[in-house]
Amino acid sequence: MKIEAITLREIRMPLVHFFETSFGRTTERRILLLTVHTDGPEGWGECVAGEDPFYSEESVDTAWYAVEKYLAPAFLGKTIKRGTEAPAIMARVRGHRMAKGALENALWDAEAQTRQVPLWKLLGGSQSEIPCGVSIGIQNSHEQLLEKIETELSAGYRRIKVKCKPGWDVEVFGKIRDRWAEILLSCDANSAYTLAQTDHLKKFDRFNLLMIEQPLWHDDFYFHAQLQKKLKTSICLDEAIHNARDAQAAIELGSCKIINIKVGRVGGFSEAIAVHNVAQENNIPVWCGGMLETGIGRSHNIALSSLKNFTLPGDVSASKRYWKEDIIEPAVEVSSEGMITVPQSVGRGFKIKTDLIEKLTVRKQTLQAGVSSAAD
Ligand code: OSB
Ligand code: MG
Repeated sequence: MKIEAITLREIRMPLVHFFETSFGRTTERRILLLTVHTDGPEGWGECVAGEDPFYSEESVDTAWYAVEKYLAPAFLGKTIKRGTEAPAIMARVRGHRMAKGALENALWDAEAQTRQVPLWKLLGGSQSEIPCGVSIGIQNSHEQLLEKIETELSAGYRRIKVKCKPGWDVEVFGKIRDRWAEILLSCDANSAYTLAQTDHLKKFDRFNLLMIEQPLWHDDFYFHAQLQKKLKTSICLDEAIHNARDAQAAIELGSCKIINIKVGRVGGFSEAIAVHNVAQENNIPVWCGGMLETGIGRSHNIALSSLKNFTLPGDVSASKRYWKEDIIEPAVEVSSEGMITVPQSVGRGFKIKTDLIEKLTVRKQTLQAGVSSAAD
């Protein structure tokens, strides 16, 4: 595949319902999409960086900068055969994993079309359907949260994850368990606690949670190991795992018993597969996290989730939970059994709605080999 041009674009999309975590509330998404124009098909990638550097150091603006100034120029005019070649080409740039991931995944997206195979097959997947859970943000009231859980359970979702923080935790879990004693329930703190709150975190053990996700600092797995020794509830790491080496270290230290894999957080499909494999070799189950993606990122998450060790329900759910109209067709749907069918068609398995994307675009720039660029 000869890389002839790369288009960066920012789209804006309001969420159907606000999403609140321990670090803040999002009502409208700003999303960076990348298109890799090859001498054959076009590959699409979605950058999962947020509007602000609150989940990780990256944001839409830092990702745009990294792609425009360093990452895209490293590919323009080059010919590559496979998406797996991408990490080495970008290795000189440190960090900026979400920016790198968007570009690498766009290349895999193009490669699958070039080879006329489904993307999931190219990634080494084997599962034909994937179990789905939902991540439910902090709400305005306990009643509103219980109503949301009710809706998602009746839609068929197999695991409910609730965001938590000091003041929105044990009382909330108690109310959920009073109503649904048996459901698969987990919580995600997004680093809202410290080790000094260990006694408080031990109270979580009463609620038979499947896991507590990233309770301590975003960049830590040493102190998570100390905490895990004191908790019955399994710790799952999200923010702290940036690559397969982190996963290996966290597993050896005993920092977690479960790992959440987000392809953008680890810098692209190659590293996501490597994290998956390290976990599998160590009997650590993984699941696919979500970052309020549009259908492009979502379709890539579905393909990744078809790998064998994705055994727990992920945060990959139906398009309509996020968007009035998604930018792919068909929209991602979840069956009444809480499953997504992995598409059998070539590539990502979903068509891009280019007209809609054009309408949603607020900023766009195409970089070409040997041509200095100008923003539209
Ligand atoms: O920690 O998993 C997280 C969304 C934005 C940032 C961080 C997280 C999340 C989610 C949303 O939990 C999952 C989804 O896409 O539904
Ligand atoms: Mg998380």
